[in-house]
Order: sequence, then C-alpha cells, then structure tokens
Amino acid sequence: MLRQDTITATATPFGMSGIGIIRISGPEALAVARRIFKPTGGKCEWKSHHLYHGDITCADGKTVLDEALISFMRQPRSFTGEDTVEINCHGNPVIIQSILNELQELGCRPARPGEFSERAFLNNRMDLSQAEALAAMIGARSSKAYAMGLSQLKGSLSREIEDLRLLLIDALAGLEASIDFTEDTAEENIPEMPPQIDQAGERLQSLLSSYRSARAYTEGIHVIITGKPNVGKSSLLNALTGKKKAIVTDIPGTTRDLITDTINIGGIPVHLIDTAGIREPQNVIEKEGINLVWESLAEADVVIVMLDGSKPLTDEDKIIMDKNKSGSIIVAINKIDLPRAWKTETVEELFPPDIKFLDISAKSGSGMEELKKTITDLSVNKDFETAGGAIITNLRHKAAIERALKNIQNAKESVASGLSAEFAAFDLREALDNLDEITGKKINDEILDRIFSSFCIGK
Ligand SMILES: Nc1nc2c(ncn2[C@@H]2O[C@H](COP(=O)(O)OP(=O)(O)O)[C@@H](O)[C@H]2O)c(=O)[nH]1
Ligand SMILES: [Mg+2]
Repeated sequence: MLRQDTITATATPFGMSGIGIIRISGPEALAVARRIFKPTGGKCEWKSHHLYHGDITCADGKTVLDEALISFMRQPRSFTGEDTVEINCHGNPVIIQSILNELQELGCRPARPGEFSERAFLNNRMDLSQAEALAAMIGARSSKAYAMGLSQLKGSLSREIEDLRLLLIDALAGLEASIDFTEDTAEENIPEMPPQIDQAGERLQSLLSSYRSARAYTEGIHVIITGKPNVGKSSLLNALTGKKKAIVTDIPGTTRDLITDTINIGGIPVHLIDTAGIREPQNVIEKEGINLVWESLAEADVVIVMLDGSKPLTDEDKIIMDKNKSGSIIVAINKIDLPRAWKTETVEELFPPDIKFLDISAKSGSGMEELKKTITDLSVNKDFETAGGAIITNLRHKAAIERALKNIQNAKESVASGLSAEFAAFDLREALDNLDEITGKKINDEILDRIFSSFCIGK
C-alpha cells in the first residue's frame, strides 16, 4: 500500500443545517486535528472512537472559528482504514468552508468525489460491490431500494460471488486433473463435464433474472399507454394519477406530446406515459407526435394497448395490436361503462396466450386496481426476494455476470464436443476474471476511477 496523502471534505450536504460534518483521512489526520482543536478544559487524550468537545480555531491557535465535537478513529478501525478525524461543527457553509481552508493550509488536500470510499476499498475495508452498494443506498429513492443496497453492503452479493468462485475453482480443478493426466500418458483424454459448471450457471442465471425486478424498485418502470385516437388514453393517465394531467376531449388527435407522470405502485416508481393516438396523421404536428410514440414504445418496460370496447374495432386498432404482440403487454378494453360493441375473444386470438386482457373504464375508475396489480406483476418476478438473498441492481454487475455466463456456456460446449480440457479451462478462468471484476479483486484503474468519480464528494 502506498503512503497516501491526507484528504478532507464535508460529509454533509451544502446548506444550512443543525450540524455539518467534516472528514479528514490519512496519515496526518491526527496531527492536523491537534493544530486546530482547543479542547474544553485544556486537555484531550485523543482516544480512538471517543468524542471531545472544544473550539475549532485557525492554525494560529487563537482565532476561534466554531464550537464543535471532534472524534478520532485510529486505523485500521475506520471507514477508510486510515487514521480519520471527524469534526461535528455547525451546519453553515461559511463556517465549514473556513474550517476546510484551515485544513488545507495545514496540508490536507480536498478529497475527490468518492475518494473516502475508494480508500476503504483499496484498504480492504469493503469490496467493490459493497462500495457501489453504499453509493446506491445514498441515492436510493424508496425504502425497498435502500434495503437492497443495505443487504449488498452487508455482503449478500459478495458472498454469492465468492461461492460461485469456489464452484468454478472446483470445476477447474476437475478439468485440470484430466489435462495433467493426458500429459503423463501422452494420449488424448476426453474430459468429463464437472457438475459444478451447471450449478454455477444456474446461480448466475438467477442473479441475472433478479436484475429486472431490482431495477423496477430502484429506477422504476416505464409504462406507455398506446392506442388509436379517442380510446381514452389521456383519461387513463388522469385516472391513474388522480390528476388532470392530460387534456381529455372527444376530438381525435388532442394529445401530441408525450405526457408523463410518476405514481408509486407497491413501492415501485411507475413512470406513466400518455401518447398521441396512432392513426394516419392529419398534419405535421400530429405526425411528429406519432413518431415520438414509436420511439418510446421501443424503450417501454410495459405497454398498455388500449381499445375502445364500445365501438367496432378498426384497421387502426389492428395495426397497433400487430406492432405490440409480445413482451410485457396489457390489453386494456376501455369504456366498459357503455354497451360492448365486440367480444374480447375476437382480439384474444391475435395475441400469445399469456397476454392479459382487462376490462376497464377510465371514466368510472373501474378496473384500475387490477390494472395496477398487473403492471407490477409484469415488472417483478414472483420469487423476487430482497431479504438477504443475493440480487444485482447494478448495470456493471449485470454485464459482468452476462459475460461469465457466456464463458460457462462456451466451456460446456467445448467439453460436450470432446475438445481438450484446455479450452474449457480457459473459459472458466475468464469466467473467474469476470466475477472478480464485480468484487474488484481484479480490475483496472480506469474502471475504478470511473466508478468512484460518480460518487458524491465526502463519501
Ligand atoms: N364512457 C366513457 N367515455 C370515456 C372513457 N374514457 C374516455 N372516455 C371519453 O372518450 C373521449 C376520448 O378520451 P381521451 O382520454 O381524450 O382519449 P385519447 O384520445 O385516447 O387520449 C373523451 O370524450 C372521454 O371523456 C370511459 O371509460 N367511458
Ligand atoms: Mg389523448
């Protein structure tokens, strides 16, 4: 480990608050703290993990800047693993800046974003996935997202990755035994498929499938309401949000822009998007609006295909159904408060059997609860469990797991096709490297810089 310089930053947000916290980490932390802290009663033993009361002064020891509590955490028992001092002063940006100025006078360097966490990682206080979980917790916008971050911080993902590594190492040992044997006897030995390969593959797959559900809680899902003009799309947006967000009229082509609002369904932020009705556009404005619909449909997590149950179906409906056949589709048959003009069966046969059909009335509000439930069912796996089980929420982790899974499939294929065990062993080593990228056991500096620079200052 290189001898690091001593860094400082505020750990609390900019602005007025009861308390503001300044962190100092590095070999000079205690020496610097001694220069600016005048303890009440004149004496301070600087015991590790104790809180002392006194004045923060300029380095001249005379000018008092604030009255504060100060603590010292001796390495390695600190967040960064280095000597750390925390000053709890009053939460005023002017005070905090003047203390930071004094600390810089005394040789501390302003910390880069995420630099405290980076040091914690480099000093083995946590692995990379845990440091990322911490950033996710700080950015969490729902209690569920926070809980998932916390579970990762506590090591749920790290333990699963470690288990997977052990499985792959066992599989490698099996393969390598057959390679050695071949060398001894100088004859071709067909390797057997180590059972751990399939076990690892299944567990990687289940991590991968947790991603979609986890993202629903952390980032939310995008739900697009589509259909021809006048079926009641804007009315549905208003009914779901409980607001008059979108203009509703009986004039076809009223909605042009995408109109969005976010509601919370069972802890999932659901971003609803009302769109222009799809038909042969009557003018350039409507044409632009309809182009927007096609673009956003491609990025939707769930598509609500809306039909008017009170009027005969038209070719426009057929075009829309044709374009939205598979994936997370809900067919909402609206205006069921009016007499039905056609039977549900006539459209059911146009879709795969697992597509859900719902009767609703955006006007009376009937069917709204069922619709909300269907939206979340489509976004979260039934067996998705956040309590302690390993899940992934981070795109970088997902990409690494996809690569590891591909490596494992390649290894299986080469064993199955009777190739020398060398090939499969090579793939398994690649899979190990990919898993090591998640925990940071093996990672290049450029990626590390990118990860930590996205953290906030003082973390
Ligand atoms: N009877 C009835 N009328 C509805 C319902 N939903 C919408 N409408 C009416 O249908 C017309 C078109 O509604 P709007 O929401 O603007 O449709 P959009 O063009 O698809 O956005 C308006 O006159 C609405 O009042 C419903 O559930 N029942
Ligand atoms: Mg509309």
